[in-house]
Amino acid sequence: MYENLEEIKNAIIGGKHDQIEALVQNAIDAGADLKELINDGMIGAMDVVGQKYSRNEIYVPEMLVAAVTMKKGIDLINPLLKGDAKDSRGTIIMCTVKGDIHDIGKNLVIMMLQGAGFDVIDLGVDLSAEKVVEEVKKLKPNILGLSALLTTTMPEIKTVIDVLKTQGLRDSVKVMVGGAPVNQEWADKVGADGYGADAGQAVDVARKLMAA
Ligand code: B1M
Repeated sequence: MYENLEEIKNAIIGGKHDQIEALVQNAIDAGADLKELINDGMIGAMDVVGQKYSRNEIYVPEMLVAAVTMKKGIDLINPLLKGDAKDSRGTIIMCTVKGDIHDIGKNLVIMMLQGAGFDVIDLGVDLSAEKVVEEVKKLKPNILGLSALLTTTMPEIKTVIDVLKTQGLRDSVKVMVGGAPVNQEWADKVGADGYGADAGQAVDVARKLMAA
């Protein structure tokens, strides 16, 4: 384990956005395992932030500063994870569903998919089902990736799948879903083709969907 991992974690929890880049750069220079930095350091930090928020120890502004701090760190790691695969493994469009602006997890999934050789088009956050389906029609991706972080926005995933069906497009694209409140059982229930619990699993699922 990288010896200063706790320092990185604490910087994110404490929203030390002016210190994070130096800390992450030091870790990169020291040859730290990038996946460990992301999973144990950064995602671990966001879990603590979420717990503190649930206990009313911090509020939305602190949560936001922690997210900005994490993004600065991730932006340094991102270019290092990009693969050099010349042939695309397929095209994926990704977004966070309507009513939901959480994008850290989606962006991590995108990084990992790009690293694995997929062409990924990021539609952003808070996308209505109609807009998503319009983009599917236009861009004809192999896979549509939908992320939802709130229990209140999870049903939007089903709405997108329903609109795909009513427009006769359901068979033209595989649908992969994820986000903290989503699970395999729920993904099966709404008729998604694949579910990834984390960014690494999302890559495995995308590979399987392309082979199916
Ligand atoms: Co929000 N928030 N938030 N938040 N936030 C949560 C999700 C919450 C669990 C915190 C808590 O209460 N403990 C809670 C949701 C409760 C619930 O629904 N049950 C919550 C709440 C309530 C809210 C607000 C409603 C707060 C308010 O305003 N009162 C509000 C909603 C805004 C909105 O979206 N409309 C809100 C706002 C925010 C901020 C803007 C301040 C900020 C987001 C900034 C941003 O994303 N740019 C924020 C943050 C940072 C969090 C927590 C702390 C961290 C989220 C995160 O980035 N995690 C979060 C608590 C938590 O999750 N621990 C919380 C790290 C990230 C890497 O993990 O996103 O799960 P995750 O992604 C993973 C996997 O899920 C998976 O892979 C990723 C990487 O491994 N995955 C996929 C994700 N998408 C995938 C797609 C796939 C496959 C896998 O295929 C397509």
